[in-house]
Amino acid sequence: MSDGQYIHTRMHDRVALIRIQRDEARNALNLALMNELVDTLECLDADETVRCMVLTGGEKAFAAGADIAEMADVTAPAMKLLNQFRIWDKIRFLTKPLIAAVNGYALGGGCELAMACDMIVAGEEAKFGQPEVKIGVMPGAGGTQRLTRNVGKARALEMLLTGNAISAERAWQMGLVNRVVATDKCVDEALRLAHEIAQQAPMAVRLIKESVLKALDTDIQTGMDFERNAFYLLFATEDKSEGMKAFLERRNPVFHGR
Ligand code: DAK
Repeated sequence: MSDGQYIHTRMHDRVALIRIQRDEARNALNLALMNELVDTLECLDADETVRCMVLTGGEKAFAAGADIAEMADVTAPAMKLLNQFRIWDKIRFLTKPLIAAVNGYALGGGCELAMACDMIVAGEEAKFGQPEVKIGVMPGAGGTQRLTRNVGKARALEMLLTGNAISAERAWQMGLVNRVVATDKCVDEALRLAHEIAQQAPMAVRLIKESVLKALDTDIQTGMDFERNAFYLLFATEDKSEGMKAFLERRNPVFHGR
């Protein structure tokens, strides 16, 4: 549909497939690329015709991290003034499900980007790692927080303190990824999953995502209260009437997101 310098987007019915293309640098995430990516994600998130998004890279790399060449001479004050986190943080506030289809390397910021997505489908040769410690720094885009929540303290620390990457199979065993498929089936499988989600009632999908994200950063009672209010809200939608009516009439529902 649209091609930027680094980000290419194609619509597959109601699912947007977003591809990072900077093959010559293993899809290293420089500032321009991240700006373009987040702008694209926000546009698609606001587009009513889009129900679900899939983010992928190339066969060799989903993304090999932030661009080391770009960061090498940056001072702490310059980093602070640049406030790159502002861009990364926007991913957390996307309302539509975002599925990462990961082939090849997902390292450093690349692994953090995959974890910022809602689900991960991995190709069997994918590699996940947080190697920042090997270049004298640490993750800065959620690596210590999301990895720990996803796989637990001990496993997270082993990855973070050694900087060693793990295989797709190991990532699956640890609960980091949803499923592992053949490399050449990875994007198709993520699209299949996205199409399944795209058929559901959009408001229900949105509120389920919001409620699950809430579960990660709140106590149980606040989360339960949030869930309950979201549940009540869905009873005011046309899609709730349509969904229940369609069930009773033994037909497929037609949802309009209202
Ligand atoms: N940055 C820049 N260039 C990279 C790169 C990277 N992260 N990864 C690869 N490249 C470039 C290589 O320099 C090489 O360029 P040329 O020499 O051809 O010009 C080209 O991509 C091909 O790389 P290789 O020759 O090394 O390819 P291999 O297949 O042999 O190895 C590899 C692939 C991915 C294993 C290897 O390239 C590698 O180890 N790359 C570095 C991985 C890494 O350390 N990643 C963590 C970077 S630190 C922040 C948010 C996030 C972050 C920081 C701040 N804010 C919001 C402020 C995140 C930090 C990081 O990710």
